[in-house]
Amino acid sequence: MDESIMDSTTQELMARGKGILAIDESLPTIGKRFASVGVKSTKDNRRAWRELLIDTPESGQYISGVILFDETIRQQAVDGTPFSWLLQKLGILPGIKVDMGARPLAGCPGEKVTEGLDGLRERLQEYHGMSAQFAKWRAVISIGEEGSLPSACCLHVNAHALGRYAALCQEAEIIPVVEPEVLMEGNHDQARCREVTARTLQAVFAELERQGVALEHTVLKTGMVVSGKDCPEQAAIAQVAEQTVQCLQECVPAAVAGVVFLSGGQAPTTATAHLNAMNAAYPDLPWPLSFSYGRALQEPALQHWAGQADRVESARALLLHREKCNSLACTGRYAESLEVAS
Ligand code: 5MM
Repeated sequence: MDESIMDSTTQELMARGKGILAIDESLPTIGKRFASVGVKSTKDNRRAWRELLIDTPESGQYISGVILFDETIRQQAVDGTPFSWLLQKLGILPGIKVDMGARPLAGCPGEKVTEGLDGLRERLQEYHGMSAQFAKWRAVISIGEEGSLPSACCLHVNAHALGRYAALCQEAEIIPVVEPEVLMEGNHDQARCREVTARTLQAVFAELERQGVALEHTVLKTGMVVSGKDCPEQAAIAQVAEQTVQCLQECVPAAVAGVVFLSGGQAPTTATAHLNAMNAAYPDLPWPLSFSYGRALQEPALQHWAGQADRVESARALLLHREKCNSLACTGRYAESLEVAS
């Protein structure tokens, strides 16, 4: 492993005031997103939508990296420029989703394990050759009712796979983004989310340590400590900020290069407000706190675009606005009044 390359890529990815745009939806997920705005999920439509997201020149001020799906890293803009080259031209690091999705976990009803380790070493080499400088692997953890889930087995197998993935990435000089997502679905309260998030993070970091993963070249992508979507009492913004930061302080080693949040189904402005509250109230944490949102960055632009070619530029402006707001939230300088001006 060339330490200096890994150092500079990590620093670039976690540059202050910048975050990651996640556009690595697998075919079933992009199908759902497109269906919500009446667009058919064809290869051409996916290419057109992703060109809109990638070829937004001012994005480089706010975005350090973009996570691509396998199909997208092999595609080109209309002028023939490969998407990964286009990103580099804009000063943005190309990244790649390398997991093959979460599948039902045998023996653990209602739980999933993420697959994709077979052949991963070879795939990482291929992606490296296509300019990918960081990667992402997402594990999915569900919170069950009455303390039933997650099982110890589910946490263990997913943490183990994240460790294997991260070690293989570093061997290939690719920065691993390690994403154990605790789902927001359910009626659990915020305290239960904190408990499950803590157990998940502890299992993941124990496994990364066991497998010799260099934490200074690792980025954690995690959910915030929020109330379940169907919980009648929703935690306030300041409470989400406080509980999330305390949970991270308890479970995330200081050596980790950075923490980026997923949005998990939060409304775009709420995801921004939460990130802002954390950075405003806790400016001196051992790691930068930033974003790696999918839906919370894309949604307004997707709703507006809805497949119409004459709306590409106005949709780009909406994307850029969310990128800018979240960039400000990385240093606690976001204000709700910015939304009115959009
Ligand atoms: C962009 O969506 C990513 C890929 O999801 P699938 O494998 O389910 O298709 C996803 O991993 C995403 O990066 C994270 O969930 C964060 O996105 P959100 O929308 O939660 O911010």
